[in-house]
Amino acid sequence: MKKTTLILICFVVSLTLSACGSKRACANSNEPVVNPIMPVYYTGGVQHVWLTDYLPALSTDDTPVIEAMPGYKVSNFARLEFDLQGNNTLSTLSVETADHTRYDIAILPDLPFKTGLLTTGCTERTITFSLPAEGYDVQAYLDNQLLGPDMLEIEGTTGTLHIPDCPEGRSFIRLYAANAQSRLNDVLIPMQDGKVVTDAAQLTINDDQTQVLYSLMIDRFYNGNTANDEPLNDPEVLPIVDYQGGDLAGITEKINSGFFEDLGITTIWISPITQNPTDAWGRYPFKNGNKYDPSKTYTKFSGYHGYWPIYNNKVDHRFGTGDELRAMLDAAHAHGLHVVLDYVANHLHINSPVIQQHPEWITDSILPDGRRNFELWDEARLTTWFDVHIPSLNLEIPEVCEAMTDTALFWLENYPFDGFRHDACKHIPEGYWRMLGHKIATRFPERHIWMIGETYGSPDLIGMYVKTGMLNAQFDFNEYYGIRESVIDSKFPMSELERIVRESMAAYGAHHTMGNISGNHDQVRIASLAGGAIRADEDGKEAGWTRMVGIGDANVAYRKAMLQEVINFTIPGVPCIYQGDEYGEVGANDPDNRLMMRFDRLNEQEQQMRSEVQKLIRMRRTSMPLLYGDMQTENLTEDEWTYTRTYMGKKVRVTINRKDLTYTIEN
Ligand SMILES: [Ca+2]
Ligand SMILES: [Ca+2]
Repeated sequence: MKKTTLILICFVVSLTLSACGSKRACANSNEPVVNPIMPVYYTGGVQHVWLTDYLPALSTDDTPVIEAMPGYKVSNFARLEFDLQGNNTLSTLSVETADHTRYDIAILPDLPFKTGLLTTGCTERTITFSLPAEGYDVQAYLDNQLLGPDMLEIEGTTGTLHIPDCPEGRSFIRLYAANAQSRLNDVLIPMQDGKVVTDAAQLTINDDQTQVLYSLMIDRFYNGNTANDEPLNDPEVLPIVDYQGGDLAGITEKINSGFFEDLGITTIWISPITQNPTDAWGRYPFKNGNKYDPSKTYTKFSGYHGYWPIYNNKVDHRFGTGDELRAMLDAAHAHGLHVVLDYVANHLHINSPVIQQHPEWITDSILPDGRRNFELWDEARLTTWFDVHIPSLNLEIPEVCEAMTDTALFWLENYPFDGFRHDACKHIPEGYWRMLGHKIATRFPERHIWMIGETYGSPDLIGMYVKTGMLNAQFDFNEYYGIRESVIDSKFPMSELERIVRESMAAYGAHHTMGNISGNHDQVRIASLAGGAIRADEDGKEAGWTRMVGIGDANVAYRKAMLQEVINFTIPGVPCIYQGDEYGEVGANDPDNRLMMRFDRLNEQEQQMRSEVQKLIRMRRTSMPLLYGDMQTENLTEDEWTYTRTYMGKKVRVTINRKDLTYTIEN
C-alpha cells in the first residue's frame, strides 16, 4: 500500500515539472481558500480519534479506507471512530474516501516542541529551509497530500523542497519535522498558481492568517437609527446597564464612512443579535455606594449585551430588522470586510418559549449533593448555569444538539455571514461542535466559514475544540494573561510570556489563528490596568460601580497598552481589538468596559495611540514575515524579549522592553 502510494506521487511529480513553468491566468482574488487539514496530535498510548474531526463532511455511510504509516496502527474502526496507537514519531494518517480521494493527515508525536525550522529562500521551482540540527526527519505536504521523499533533499541542516504541481489559485505547502527528542515548529507556505506567495498583496481576506479582528458590542457602538431606541427606562435599571441605542444601522454607517478600513480591520465580530427580553433581570448589589445613582443599592440589567437569547432566529428589534442586518453585511462585503456573528448555544433565557415547551432540555440547577449549580465553571463545566434566569441547555441530548446547531445554521442560510464567534464554548460538549462542523461542511461546502470560540483553560482543554471539524481557533486567553502578568504588572519575567507563546504554538500549531485579544467585554480595560488606575487584584466590577476609573499614570498607560498591541500583532495568531482599545479607552470590568464607543473627542494621547495602532496594522498586513514567518526567540532577559519572524529568508525582528516601555520592529 505504501509503495503504491509513492509511485502515485512520483507520477504526479513528473507532471508537475512540465506544468509548473507554464503561464496561467490570474486566479480570482476572492476565490474561497480551503485550509489544509489540521494534524493529529498524538498523545501517547491508545488514542481515540473521531475521523470527522479531520474530515467533517464524512457521514457514517462513508466507509473510508484508512492507514497510518509508519509506526502507528489503527484499530477498532467503526462509525468513523478508531483507536490510534504507535511509536510516537512523525507519521501520516492516509484516508481514502469512497470516491477514491486520498487525504494525508500528519500525525505529530508527543515530544517537546522546539522552534528553528525556517524557510531561507525560494525560486519558481524550489523552497529552501534550515533546521536547527542534523538528523531531523522532515515531511512535506501540498494541501492534503504527503509529498514523496524524492521531493526533499536534506544535507546537514539545510534542505530543499522541489515545488510540486499545485492547483490554480491558493494552495498550501506545509513542512513538519521531528527527531527522537523533539518536534519542530510546522511551516506554512501559501502558494498562488503554483508559486510561493512572496508579496502580501497576493493574499485575500480568505487567508485566515491575514485577519485583523475588531470586536464590537452593538448597543454600545453607534446609534444609526434613533427610531428603534427602546431603553427599558425602568427605575431599577441604571442607565449604564440599559439599552443605549447602538444598532445595526450604526455599524453600516461606520462601515460606509470607512472607519474599519481606515484602521485596517478585516473582520468584524458583532455581539449577539438574537431577540433578548424586553424586561430587566439579574441583580447587582453595591457594597460602597454607587457612582451612577447613590440612592440605589442595586441594579437589575437589561439584555443590551445580547447574551440572553429568547428567540434564536429573530433579530432583536432594538438592533434593527433582518433587512438592516442584510444591508450591514452587504456594506461590509462591498468594503472588503468579513463579519462573524456571536452565537450563544450554551443557554437560553428562562422565558424562551423553547424552554417553556421543553423544560427537560435544561440541565439540573441542583447538584447531586444538593448544592446550587451556578458558576461552577470547572467543577460542573458542561452543566453549570451562568445565572438563575439563563438555564444551561443540556446539549448532550441529541434533539437539543440538533435544534441548537440548526439555529446556528439559520444565520448562515439566511444571511451572508463569514463565520461565528461562539460563546461559552468551554461549557458546551464536543458533540455539539462535531455536529455543527459536519452540518456546515455538508450544507455550505463552497463557503469559507471561520469560527473562533471562547474557552478559558489550559491549552489542552482549549485545543480540544481547535480541529478542522470543529473550530478554526479560540481566543488565546493564556497569551492575554501572560502579557498582563509580564508586561503590564511585571509579576513574572518576560521568559514566562515567551514560554506561554511557545506553548500556544505547540498546542495549536505554529501558524494558528487563535485570537490575540487586546481585551474583551468581560475584562478590565488594559489602559486603565496599565496606568495603575485599577489593580489586577481588586474586584473590577465593584471598582467600576463605585469610582471613576480613569487612566492613572498616562505616561505609562498608553505605552504599556501599546506594547500589548505590538506583541499581539507580531506573534502568531489573529490580533483582535476590542472596541476602543485602539485608543486606550478606560474602564473597569463590566459594565464599565462597555461605555459607548468614542469616534471623536479623543484626547491627544488617545489620538496618538490610535495612529500608532493604525501604523502597526498596516505593517502587519503588508509583511509576509509577520503573517507567515516562523517565530524564534533571539534574546531574553528579565525585562526584554527579542524575537524574529522569518519567511523565505526575510526577517522581521521585534524587541519588547517592559522596563523602558519601548519596542522596535526592524525589517
Ligand atoms: Ca438605535
Ligand atoms: Ca452548558
